[in-house]
Amino acid sequence: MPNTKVALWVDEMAKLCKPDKIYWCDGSEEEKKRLTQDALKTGELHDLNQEKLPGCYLHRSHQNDVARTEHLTFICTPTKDEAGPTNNWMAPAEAYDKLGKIFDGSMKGRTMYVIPFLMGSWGSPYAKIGVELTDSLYVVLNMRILTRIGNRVWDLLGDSDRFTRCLHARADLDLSRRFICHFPQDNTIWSVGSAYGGNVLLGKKCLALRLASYMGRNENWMAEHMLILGVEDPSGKTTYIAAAFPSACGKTNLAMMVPPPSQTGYKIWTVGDDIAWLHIGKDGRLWAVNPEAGFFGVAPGTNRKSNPNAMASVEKNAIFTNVLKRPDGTVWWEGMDGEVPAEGIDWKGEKWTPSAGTKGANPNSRFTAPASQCPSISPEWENPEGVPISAILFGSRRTHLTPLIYEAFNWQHGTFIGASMASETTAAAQGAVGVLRRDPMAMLPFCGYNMGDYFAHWLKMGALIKNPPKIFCVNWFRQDASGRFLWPGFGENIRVLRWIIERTEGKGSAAESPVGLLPGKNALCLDGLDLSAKDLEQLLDIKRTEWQEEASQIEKFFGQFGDHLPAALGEECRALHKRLRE
Ligand code: OXD
Ligand code: MN
Repeated sequence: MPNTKVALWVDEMAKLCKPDKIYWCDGSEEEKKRLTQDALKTGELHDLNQEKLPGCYLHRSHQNDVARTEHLTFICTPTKDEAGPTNNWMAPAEAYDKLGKIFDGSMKGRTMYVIPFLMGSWGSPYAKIGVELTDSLYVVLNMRILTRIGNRVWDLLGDSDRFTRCLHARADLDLSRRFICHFPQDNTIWSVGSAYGGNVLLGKKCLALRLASYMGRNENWMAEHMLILGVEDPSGKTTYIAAAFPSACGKTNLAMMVPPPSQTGYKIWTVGDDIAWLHIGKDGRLWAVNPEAGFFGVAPGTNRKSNPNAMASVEKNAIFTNVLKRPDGTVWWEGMDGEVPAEGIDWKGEKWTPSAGTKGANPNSRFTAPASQCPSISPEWENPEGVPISAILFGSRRTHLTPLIYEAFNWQHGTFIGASMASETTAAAQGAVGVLRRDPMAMLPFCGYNMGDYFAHWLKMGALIKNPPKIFCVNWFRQDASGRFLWPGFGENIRVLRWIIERTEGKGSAAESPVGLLPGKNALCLDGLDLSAKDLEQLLDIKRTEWQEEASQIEKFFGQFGDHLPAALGEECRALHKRLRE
């Protein structure tokens, strides 16, 4: 039973949104069946071939609502300074007032669903409770997959008011009346005018990253945009790695990677593919939990070669968003295995043929699937304490400059590498694709407070962790002058992970460079790989003049944080300049 604090808040929000009905989700299987039928009737879901894809459904979003809208996402702290220069800011009173007017009466004729949910596994001391109110069945059915929902959450909450208050209404999907507002001090999120995943599945980016990063800062833990994986070696030993990459840069593929046959005895275990909550364990190491229960993965490019485990995860009980529907009621997206279908219904709901000259699936089309269905899911993925992390990776999409792999000299240098990360933009957020932007720790769109203070928090955590993980930077996307990718990527990335693990064990040779430690001669296992010596040289090449320009750009980027920038990062930047000159 929900406590009186929940009941009072739901009552207050219902008075604002004025739904015809309020429905309290219990999380049961019977409820899932009933709400799925309701969604089929309202058109929020479309049926698929239930023999070939049991329990799977298709959703088509509005055409103006297919990606996160970062320019409409706000951090509403009492002062602008607390939100920092990289976040949009709105004063809390102004935001409540502005959005309140849009929420007012927005659910007339509709049902308000009350979803009690848990981020983190049952029984985990690190799990956090949220309650989302929404008028979207798509949200309810996705939240069922991505989080743990149901009456058990009320029992966990007891009579406490420590829950995140999440309010969502589709309203009229008008871009000029779309806002995603976060109130860290009130543990509250208000999202209106969108029905796209990252904007409305409020447990994910909004709670588990933006609000959680703020909580972590106050409570000495970290909420990061990181996958978590375990690498089992031929002796049966598993080493855990957390890795931050910007949206749509292959986190899901890396988290579920299948090593090639030449790498006998190595196996990847998936713990999480998008978000990690990191705490200091009793042993002085950093431990990671995945707060989510499912995957919200990018569909295009996913196939049996690039990610067989993701393909197996979506064979049943999945929701597909904005993909193409084939005549036989199965789904397709660009880059899927097999023949391109001769015809289908595209993501806009229109008849499509390959000659249409348009994409059948939206470039940011998605699948939502339960993590438990992933063949590589780790036996530890729901361990309430998490898994101990030996290495942290920062990765980005850079066609030039950044080598395939290098190691930070120490935690402070690693923090600098993360803070200065830049990547070419993707379709996961609205806006131009392929433009280089600084995306510190892949958290630029997800940090719930001033990023300068966030860097300071990283440095503070480094001092608190007795046995900190080693930090590395990877780039699978480097190209030669003709635009050819130099590294095969996907399963072959295990070769890079093997060197990383050796380094965490005090083994594996390394050679110093101005930017960090590169693999020593023959340190990367390249047996059975068709990679020329010239390609390898280019993959690990440090071009001093380009790096000098990079260091100046970083300095400029850091400048915007003013006195919020920790002095140590300024020092790291100067040290990089100096090493490049030597
Ligand atoms: C995501 C994103 O959906 O980062 O995970 O955009
Ligand atoms: Mn993400």
